[in-house]
Amino acid sequence: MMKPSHLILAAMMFAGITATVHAAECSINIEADDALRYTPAHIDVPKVCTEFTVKLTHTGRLPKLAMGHNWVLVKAADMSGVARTAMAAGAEQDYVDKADTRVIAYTPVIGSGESTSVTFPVNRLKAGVAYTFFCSFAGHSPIMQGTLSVTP
Ligand code: CU1
Repeated sequence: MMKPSHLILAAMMFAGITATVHAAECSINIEADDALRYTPAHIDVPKVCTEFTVKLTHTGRLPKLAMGHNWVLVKAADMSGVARTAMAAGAEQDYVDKADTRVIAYTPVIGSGESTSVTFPVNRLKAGVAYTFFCSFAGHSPIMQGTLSVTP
């Protein structure tokens, strides 16, 4: 026979394991700052998620016109091409060409203290493919980048 205290411990462990199995994180909070950094700069998207949400918060002090940030997801191989069409689209279009089908997901441009988010279907992503997210605001894309991959 197990002592009652052991039973409680066993129950707690079981609950912990169950919670781990069901707690596939299908969202992430990302910070963007005045130094053109995303934190974190890598995202793992669990394959078991139907949808994935990225919440972007601008933690810097500078306003949108001077230091706007967005979050644009593409295949790594498409990045330079998409950065070009984004620049051509300009500020009025949040630096995203809506007709560019290489764009998988994107948020609007935000400034200091603002937040935004985007939710996209995970079936648009494939395991084993390298994805890049970047800020398409004027001049930011060469520096302000991160990586994303699908995990089993
Ligand atoms: Cu930016």
